[in-house]
Amino acid sequence: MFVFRKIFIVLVVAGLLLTACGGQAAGQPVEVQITLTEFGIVSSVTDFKTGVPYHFVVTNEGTVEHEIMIMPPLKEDAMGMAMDMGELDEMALAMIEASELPVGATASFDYTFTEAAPSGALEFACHTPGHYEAGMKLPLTVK
Ligand SMILES: [Cu+2]
Repeated sequence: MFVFRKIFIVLVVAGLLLTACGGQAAGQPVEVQITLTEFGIVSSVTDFKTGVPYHFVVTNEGTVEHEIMIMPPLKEDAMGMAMDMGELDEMALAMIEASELPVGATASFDYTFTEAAPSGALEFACHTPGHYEAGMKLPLTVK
């Protein structure tokens, strides 16, 4: 009887440990699925929180190369100024370049927002020439 009781306790302790590990432990990134097409961006999450590590998994389901950036929306005048790709890259908080997202490819990046961003302050965007203008953008918020 004593032996059975001991085994029971061991099982209970093991169960508690497994539960603790299976939970959303601190530092465990939240996975976000993003799909790129002509010409659109779909994300499983668009409302983010500061301080939470996110793991973005981006799949190009289109028929041409795409890229993904997290950055402020481009205003008409900024677009008119014809910013080059280098300037856009500098504005981006995070990105995956088009060379890493050929047709059918999946690539990922990790990003943790450090500042809140109200509606209209940030978006996902593809700045492969012509794609942004064709609608490859998706607003996001950070609280
Ligand atoms: Cu694109």
